Formats: sequence, C-alpha cells, structure tokens
Amino acid sequence: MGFIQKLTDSLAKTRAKFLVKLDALIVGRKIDEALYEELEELLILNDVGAAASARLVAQLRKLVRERKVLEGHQLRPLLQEIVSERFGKPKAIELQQGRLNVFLVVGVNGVGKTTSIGKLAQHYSEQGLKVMCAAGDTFRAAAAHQLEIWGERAGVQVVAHTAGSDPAAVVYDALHSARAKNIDLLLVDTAGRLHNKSNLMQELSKVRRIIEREAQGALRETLLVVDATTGQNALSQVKEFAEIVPLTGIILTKLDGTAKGGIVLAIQEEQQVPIKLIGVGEKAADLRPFDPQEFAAALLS
Ligand SMILES: Nc1nc2c(ncn2[C@@H]2O[C@H](COP(=O)(O)OP(=O)(O)OP(=O)(O)O)[C@@H](O)[C@H]2O)c(=O)[nH]1
Ligand SMILES: [Mg+2]
Repeated sequence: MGFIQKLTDSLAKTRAKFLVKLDALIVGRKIDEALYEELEELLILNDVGAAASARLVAQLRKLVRERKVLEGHQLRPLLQEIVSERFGKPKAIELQQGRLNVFLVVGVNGVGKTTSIGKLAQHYSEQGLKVMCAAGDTFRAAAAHQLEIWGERAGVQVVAHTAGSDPAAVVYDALHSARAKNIDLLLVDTAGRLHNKSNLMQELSKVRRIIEREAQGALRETLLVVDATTGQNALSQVKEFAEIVPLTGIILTKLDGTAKGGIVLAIQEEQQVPIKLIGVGEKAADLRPFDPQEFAAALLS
C-alpha cells in the first residue's frame, strides 16, 4: 500500500468527521458571507483553532475573488490548494555525514517518545548508519527496558543506567561511548513525567546543556513529540516546551485513530516549529516524514 493511501486511511476518522460536514455545508450553495462564517466555525470545531481558521478563510476569500468562483462545491479544492501552499515544502531531517548527530526527543508522558525513537533507530540502522540510543527516561523503571526491546529489534545499542539515576549522567556516558564507537546518530529518550513540571523542565535543560558541552555542534534535532488525539492541548505543549528547550521540529503521533487531524493545520499555522514527522501506527514503518502536499491531499481530496 502506498503511503498516501495509508495516510488517507489513517485520516479516515478525521475525514469522516470533517469532510462529510464540509460537503453538507458547501455543496449546492452559492458562496456568500454566511457560508464563510459557517465554514470558519466548522474549521474551529475540527481542531484547526480560531486563529488558523480565520486566516485560512481569509485566504479562501481572496482566492475565490481571484478565480471568480461562485459555487460552494468549488471551495474544497481551493482549500486543499491553500493548505498545501501555506505549509510549503517538507522540512526534512538531514544528518551531517561523517560525524556524530544527536536527536533529543522530548514531550509529556505517553505521547510516543520511546516508540518514535525505536522507529527512528530501526529506520536509520536499516539505512546503514551506526545508531545508538540513550535511555534518558530514568524516572520510570520500565522505560529503559521498553527502549531495549526496540534496540534489540533494530540491532542498536542502548545506553541505560538504573532507574532513578541522573538522566544527564546517562546522556554523558552515551555521548562518550558514541564517540568511541564512531556512532552516526545518538537518539536520546527523556522522561515525560516527573513529580512536578518545573523538575521535568530543569532536567531537560540540563540534558541539553550536557549535549552542547560534550558534543558541540552534534545536536541536530530537538524533537517535541505531540499526540494528535489531544487536539488543541497540543498547542500549549509546543509553547511550554519551546520555552525550555529550543525545538527544531515536531513529531505528531497517533494520527491514525483520531478524528482530530485538523490539529495539523493549527500547529502549522500557529507555531514556528515545523512538523517534521508523523506517526500513523505502531510499526516502525508508520513513522514518516511530514509532507504538506501529501497531507492536504489525504485530508481534502
Ligand atoms: N496508534 C498509534 N500508536 C502509537 C503511535 N506512536 C506511539 N503509539 C503508542 O502510544 C503508546 C505510548 O507510547 P510511548 O512510546 O511509550 O510513549 P512515551 O512518550 O515514551 O511515554 P512515557 O515514556 O510514559 O512518557 C504506546 O502504546 C505506543 O505503541 C502512533 O503513531 N500511532
Ligand atoms: Mg517513554
């Protein structure tokens, strides 16, 4: 099955909720002020967010005027065009050749950090790179074990300490081991939950400082994992984490099985941080680069 088909299938719930209502709204109607207002409301109700919905509709008005479009049913392809254009080109992850690259993976608990790291480990080792993982989630006893299972599957070494130890020490060890072994890519897992938020945030900035200090220029990506099923809450997570660690990208997981796929539009519109990868299932191959054109087609065509 091609990825567009897979993506379309993953968005089935979002499409079922949104497209049916969209068509019910626009088909057989002339475009007028009331229609724009109802459309904006529909977007907001589908997790696109108020600001993003207003901007999309404003752009739609402009395109409608330019193209001299009159019929409601013509809005859907225009919306698809706007969505794919506004998002621009895919923001691909690129690795530096012949040196250590580090990805720091952060996010609240249960969003899919460890799973995404496992998928990335498998992907990059299949490409022939030397990959290592650091079990920086020392808060949960089972966390390192979960990563080790992925590591074994992918043939990738996992550096772990006992539960409760300092994550910065794990990362320090992993960085030195990665250097000694000429590792191309070190994937750093982190805890999603601590007894309080300020603790978690302090821990993250400490881990980041260690990476910057011990491996200057190696930190290629700081990826925030966000669960698509949380809807609008995702936006505040992006904001909160971005204040602690400079983010380079977002991994949006669990797009399969949610009707809240509209959150993609909200994140892309309202946040400076691009979505770089999307998760559409639990298998390794289900983590894919985010392609705005593909997404717009899967959502709206
Ligand atoms: N359907 C689906 N499930 C996913 C996806 N990504 C992760 N999961 C599932 O989400 C659950 C939580 O994933 P984890 O990787 O353990 O999440 P985490 O962020 O590491 O969680 P903590 O370590 O507890 O903070 C697991 O059951 C995963 O299989 C996805 O893209 N689609
Ligand atoms: Mg985890």
